[in-house]
Amino acid sequence: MFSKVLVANRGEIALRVIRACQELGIKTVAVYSAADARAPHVREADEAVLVGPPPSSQSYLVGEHLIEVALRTGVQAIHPGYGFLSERAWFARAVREAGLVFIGPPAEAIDAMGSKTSARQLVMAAGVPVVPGTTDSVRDADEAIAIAQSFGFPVLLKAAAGGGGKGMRIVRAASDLADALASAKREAQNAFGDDAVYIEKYIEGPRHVEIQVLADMHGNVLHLGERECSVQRRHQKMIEEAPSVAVSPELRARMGATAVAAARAAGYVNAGTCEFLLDTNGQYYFLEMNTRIQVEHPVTELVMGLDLVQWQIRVAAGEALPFAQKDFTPRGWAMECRITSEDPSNGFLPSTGRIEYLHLPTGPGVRWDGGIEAGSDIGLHYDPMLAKLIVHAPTRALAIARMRRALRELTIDGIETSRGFHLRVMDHPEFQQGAIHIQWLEQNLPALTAPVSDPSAIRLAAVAAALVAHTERQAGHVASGAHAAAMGEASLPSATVRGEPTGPTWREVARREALRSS
Ligand code: MV4
Repeated sequence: MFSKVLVANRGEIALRVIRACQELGIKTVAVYSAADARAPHVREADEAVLVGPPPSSQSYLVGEHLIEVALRTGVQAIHPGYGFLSERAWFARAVREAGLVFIGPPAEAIDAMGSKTSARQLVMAAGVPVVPGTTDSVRDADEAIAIAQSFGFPVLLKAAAGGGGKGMRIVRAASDLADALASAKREAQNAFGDDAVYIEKYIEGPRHVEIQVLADMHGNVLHLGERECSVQRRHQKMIEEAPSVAVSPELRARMGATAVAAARAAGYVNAGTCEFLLDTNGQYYFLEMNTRIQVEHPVTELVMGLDLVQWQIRVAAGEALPFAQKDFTPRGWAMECRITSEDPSNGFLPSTGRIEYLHLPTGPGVRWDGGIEAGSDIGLHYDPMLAKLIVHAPTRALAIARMRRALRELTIDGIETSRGFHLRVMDHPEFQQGAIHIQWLEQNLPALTAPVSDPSAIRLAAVAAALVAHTERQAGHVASGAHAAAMGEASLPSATVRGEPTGPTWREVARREALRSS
């Protein structure tokens, strides 16, 4: 086993990897940009190395420099987390060539799944169902029209080098194809430096269901069931759960076997995920394979009862998986809300500022995977995801009730967050019935993001705001800074024990009421 690992990431996933290492008795080296000097991942690691200025292009993305730091600090392996360098085959290759272990799949497997057209060809040859369409890119509009007419409109134009929805165009009639093809090619060229575009049949109103795969170097490839990720906006997932209401044990076994076949075809080792569309008839189609640990991995951990990040590290060190496929049946229900620094009532505009106050939910079945603390400065250099709130309960209804309870316990002061939006999703009857699909959130945005209109809620928020203003003004009138802080933080009169103030302060109660009513 490794004795020291470099964590080539930041925020919640860097902390998540550090925690896994600590439990395995592995020392950690954090890297950080100038913007992250006081970040929790820097403090929690055994060592930390400044690698550049705030822009990730000059810090977290400079692979050669990170490898140099790894060699200098004497680690045996690098964990890339997600995003940043996690799916760059050149980085995985460079780590290997430096005599270090990349905690992820082989560079060849990243390459094989990187191009969408070559991934389609690879998995089709292994018998994996893909959406009807071409495997090669189309030459011109005439060819595209002929192909589209062979399986019927609507069709979807996709960038061969793509992923994440860039260069995609839905085309509903032959007369629109030429223009759509030209603009898809232009977007693909700009985004990927490659204008190759191919055609698929467009699947209407499907779910996004993905299968977690775990493979070792000894030929063991297992699947850990599905995650339902349909609640997304502009290809950014907001809520994920495991299992999926749409997946029976029989379908899970079939989709799982399909994901294992795709992973085997790519020579896959480590943790990975096969993404599928699941249509309204229960037909599923392979979309792509994500060759990294994913943001939403905790929901699988909770229902399957294992630590995926620890197993990533173990298999990268050469350990054999001690499990059999029959060991994996989902237990209960897990749900994750991505808490972002975005303002849902303002088009999810990124919100910046300092986190002035943070109160985290606790209690039965609640997990917080975060990268923030009171005092954290939230800027625009990195992804707006601050943390993930994850719950586990016996049933889906109880998981929703638990998430609702935990979201209400959560207080984040100083910036706008997605908290209130998540509460509204939890209260939505269609979400409660599990009647979700990939367009559900975007079709329900007005109801889920409208500013509060309940007059009593507005009145309550106004009273709470006045109370905050009052206690702060009182505090400001006191000469001594320390005394001012004490006044601002005065406890409720009822909340004293033997004359000592305890429990929530007026400011806390007021802020919490203002948040709750919104
Ligand atoms: C599709 C599709 C419908 N039909 N392909 C979006 C990004 C890329 N990974 C593939 N995507 C889609 N491919 C066919 N033939 C709908 C989507 C899609 C989507 C897929 C998964 C999760 C969210 C999505 C949101 C919009 C569209």
